[in-house]
Amino acid sequence: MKVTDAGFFRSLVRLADDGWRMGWHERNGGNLSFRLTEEELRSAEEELRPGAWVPLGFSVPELAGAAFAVTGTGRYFRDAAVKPEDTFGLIGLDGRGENYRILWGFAHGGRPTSELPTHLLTHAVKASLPGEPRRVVYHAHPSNIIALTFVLPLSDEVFTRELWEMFPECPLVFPEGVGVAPWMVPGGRAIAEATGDLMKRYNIVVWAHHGVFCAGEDPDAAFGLMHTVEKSAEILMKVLAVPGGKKQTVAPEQLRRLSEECGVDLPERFLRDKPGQNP
Ligand code: 2HA
Ligand code: ZN
Repeated sequence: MKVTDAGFFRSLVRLADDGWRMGWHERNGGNLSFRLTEEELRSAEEELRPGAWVPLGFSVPELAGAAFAVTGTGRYFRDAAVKPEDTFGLIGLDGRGENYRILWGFAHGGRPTSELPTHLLTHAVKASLPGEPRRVVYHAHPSNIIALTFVLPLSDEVFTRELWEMFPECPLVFPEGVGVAPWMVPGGRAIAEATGDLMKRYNIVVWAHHGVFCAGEDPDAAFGLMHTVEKSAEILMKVLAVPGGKKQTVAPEQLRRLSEECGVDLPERFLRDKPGQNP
């Protein structure tokens, strides 16, 4: 089967195109990766042309032999639906998780995203967790959540609670909360490690003054996470822009009731009274 006809690939292209239409991917902003099953890789076999091994510069033994679809560095999400073989490539890791090689795509001399370290460290973390594997890692630059990182304290507790209050879907869609990383140089090992650490606990990590990383079971779930957190941030930015801000809000007790009646576990550390903050 042609890679571009495979179901997993079509859903990645749709996610990239949807993200572009949402306004989250100016120029070459954002990146995306997806871990293929062995079966998915086999279905694309006839088109694979393995290139030379390239050192990752770090090792992810948990991902030895794994294959990924990833967006290319400098490539535009705007082009994903028009020339997917330019925007995307398939890569495979070696048996030690120290080198990768291009298997398909990245036409016209492309290579994987500059944020490959964060993508792979996040995949390594998610692969070690129980439950349905989160095979999609998605990075975007949505305006409202970025704006919030200039006005809220950069803490997991504050971001989670404020975003949860905006509409009940939020605690239901990301009950584990939201992690926040301080501003760091993009593309590096340090930001990858900080993000990987937060991904042990969260599926959404906000990068202060930059954007968001999220991890979903499939492309639709990843898009849904990004969409939900950005919509919540948009409502909060509107509320904060009104003189006087909030006049009332959802109380911890109401979130506890939601947790009980909808059967989701909302950690108590996000449900504390807010001293000196009214509401
Ligand atoms: O791909 O978004 O963080 C460009 C970026 C880097
Ligand atoms: Zn970015």
